[in-house]
Amino acid sequence: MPASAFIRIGLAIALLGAGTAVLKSAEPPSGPQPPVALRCEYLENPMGIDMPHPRFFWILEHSERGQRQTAYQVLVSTNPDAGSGDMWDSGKVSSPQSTQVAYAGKPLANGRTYFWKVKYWDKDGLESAWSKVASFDTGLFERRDWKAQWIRSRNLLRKEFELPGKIARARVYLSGLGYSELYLNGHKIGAAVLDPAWTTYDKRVLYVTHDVTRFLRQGPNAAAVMLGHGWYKSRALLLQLRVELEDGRAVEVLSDGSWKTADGPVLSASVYNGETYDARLEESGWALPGFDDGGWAKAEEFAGPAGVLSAQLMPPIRVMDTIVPLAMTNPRPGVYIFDMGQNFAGWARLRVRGPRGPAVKLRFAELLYDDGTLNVENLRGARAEDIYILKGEGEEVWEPRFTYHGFRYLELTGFPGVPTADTIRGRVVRTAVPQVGSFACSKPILNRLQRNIVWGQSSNLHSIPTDCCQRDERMGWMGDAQGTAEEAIYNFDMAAFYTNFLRDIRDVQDDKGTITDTVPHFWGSRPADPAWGTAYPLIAWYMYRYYGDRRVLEEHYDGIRKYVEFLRSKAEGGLLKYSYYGDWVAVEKCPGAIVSSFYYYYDVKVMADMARVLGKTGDAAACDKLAAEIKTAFHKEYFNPKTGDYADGTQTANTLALFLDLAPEEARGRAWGRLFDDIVYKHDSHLTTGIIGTKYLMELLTRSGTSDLAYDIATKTDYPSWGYMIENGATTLWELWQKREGPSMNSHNHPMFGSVGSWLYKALGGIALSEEAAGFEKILVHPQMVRDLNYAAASTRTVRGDLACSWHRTDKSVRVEVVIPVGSEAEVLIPKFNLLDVAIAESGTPIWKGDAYLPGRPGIGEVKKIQGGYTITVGSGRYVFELSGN
Ligand code: RAM
Repeated sequence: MPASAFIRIGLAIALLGAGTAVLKSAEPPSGPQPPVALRCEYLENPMGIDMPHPRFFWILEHSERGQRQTAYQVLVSTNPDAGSGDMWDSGKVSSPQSTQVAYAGKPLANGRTYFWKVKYWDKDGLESAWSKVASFDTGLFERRDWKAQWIRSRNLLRKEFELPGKIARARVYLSGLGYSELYLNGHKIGAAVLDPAWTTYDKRVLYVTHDVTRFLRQGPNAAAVMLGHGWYKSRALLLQLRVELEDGRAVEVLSDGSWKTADGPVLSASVYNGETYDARLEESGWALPGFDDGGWAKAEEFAGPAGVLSAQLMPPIRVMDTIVPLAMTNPRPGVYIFDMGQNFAGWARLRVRGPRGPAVKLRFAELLYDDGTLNVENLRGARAEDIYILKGEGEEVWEPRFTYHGFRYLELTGFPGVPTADTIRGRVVRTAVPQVGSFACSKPILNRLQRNIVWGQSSNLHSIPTDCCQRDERMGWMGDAQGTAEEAIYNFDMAAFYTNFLRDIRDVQDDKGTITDTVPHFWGSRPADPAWGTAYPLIAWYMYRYYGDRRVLEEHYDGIRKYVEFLRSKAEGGLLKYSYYGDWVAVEKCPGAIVSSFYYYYDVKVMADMARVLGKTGDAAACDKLAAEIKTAFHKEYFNPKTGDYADGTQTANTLALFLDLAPEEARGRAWGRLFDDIVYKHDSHLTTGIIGTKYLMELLTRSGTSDLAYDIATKTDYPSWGYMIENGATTLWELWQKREGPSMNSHNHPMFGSVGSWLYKALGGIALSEEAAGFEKILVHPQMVRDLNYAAASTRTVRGDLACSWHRTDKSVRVEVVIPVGSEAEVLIPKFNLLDVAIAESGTPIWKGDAYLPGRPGIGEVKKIQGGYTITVGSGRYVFELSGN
């Protein structure tokens, strides 16, 4: 759709998204409102920015429809009101850019707080008021800025220090590996748990930054740290505390050999096996000044992990929710089972009263046996067992620190007395990325599916995208990560998370360009299976497509190119055949070679697109040429002219050939027919695909005009289908389509089949990116009103603001309500079904009647009749379209 199609008409005022109650009680503000949702590097008031040119993002609000920014001004300052712009005054910049605006002021200093604000000019040149002030804190830019020493320790570390004056400002920078908790004068600092994020420690180590001004005081102070092994498998700390006093002096407290260390109450802690905590070993006051640590050992200085120190610029892992158990049963004497009603990642909080000494044991599992006891068979080697030894001092409330479990059921044994429902609370733990999407519709099984997807996805956001959260695995399997990325982007704000994960991927890349099946690399192979390695180009590309993030492409272009070069070195005759997993966990598995060749083509194509975005025309042309060669080779190798199938004619094989148009025009119809017949006639509208085929099949069906069939597949309740999992009690998604509960590979919380989530949003909810622009600047609202579905609503928060579509249809009418962010443009498609004498109104005013467009409604560009319905082009704002007829 050409941009010129968006002709803005009228200046009448409509209130964006606000309820009528607001309209009645107050005069609506008119014109451009101050920008909202100020972000720096995708985060609200981030701490520890360690790049010279951080980027700013803001969301525009305007009382009129069809509005956009034509200019902006950003001020960055050392003053809390950001008024002076002493660091950067961008001046009035003529530009529609409201995301990814890079800082271009004076060099930023280490460890400072900067304040910023922004205003904008709308399409008519009207100026908004200034936004609220936001801030960002810089971290330590260079290794030499770290004066602290890495120290090795037991579980506890402490250090006392004097502050000789009143405190004006204090910041702490620390990396406590594997995981750490920091206390200042007995206060736990920050709400993060399992911090910092897991990285390839000999390549990159993350540190966190906290504002600790209010936890310190003039006189004696104490810093105390608890460390757990985590994925680092050892304990180490690097900590630098900088305190600025009111009188202008500064005091630095650094980790070094003068810190004291002791074992503490955590007897053991492992991610898979759980934590054992002996409360009798707690030493009260150990985190406070004045504690006698005479019996403690000295910490040992050492070189520390080899990785570059880098700020953790993504939300940390946190306790996100607390779950009250649904039921408690007592299947055997002394054995209590709690049903949390939901499979999730986290742990339990225990509340207990009893004498000193008993060990209360908590075990976690996804399943129960028929007799109501815990079934831990599918956890394989993960013991998933927490033990708490009572100190016997009244009510004791405890939760572990350095482990997590994936579970729905919990077994409690060794409990002194009889537990009650209040003994246990579930604690939901995951990386705290905000949930930004919602989807609901008139088909209950799909609402259940959406719920399971969100629970499954969020259980597997643990600083990296994990495959599962319960057994002895929990790895950053890249196939799972790439398959679920679009779903995750619709449901959660993934920008900062994937920015970090792409660096994780870069960290495992070797000189030959190879990457690994899991990132960080623990399991699987190097080089990665091509369907797993594709996570590198594809997630980078999604970052660009969904968030408009060009810098990610710049940062990873060389790495991706090296990766694609590597693939090319392995290819023969235009085909890449090596494969380990192929279409993993398919019902009918296709040959791995066709999957690898598909991704070879995909990666080269995506690299061509990246090269075009970055203006590397030579590379783009070379990749286009290579892609054309692969395409020819692919068809030649895999097309069977006798049957019309690709490869063995599995759903996945034909889907892959069609999804990226690898099938030439003349073969397309036949392959499509074969695929359709296989689904409908051979499998009674069931899919037989694994994690690869599933990702593309649903979208292909919609693109081919058969959303009805995709819907049939999505709403099946017998094997194999999502509904089958749900009918069998799943509250997340299974790893396998099959129902298995034994000792085999069968996690009940694996996000990968949740890839269908992006189809729910795009197809049924009708909110999708247009091919024409990145970052939701152009939007396609094409809701698929299929079969018996008569209502759907989807929304997501884009980098440019809220995007939503909800629709409802009856025999005689179709109603579509859309919300488009300021600065974006959308094409809304409304089907007319069999209605005759169609009329369309927008918020009650006719815009189409007697087969003609009635112009005049603000924000509406044009209305066009197409086959089967109408397209309406709109600018920003909220619209309610109602199509009616006979
Ligand atoms: C399993 C993982 C994952 C998959 C790999 C190939 O062990 O759980 O889901 O990507 O195998």
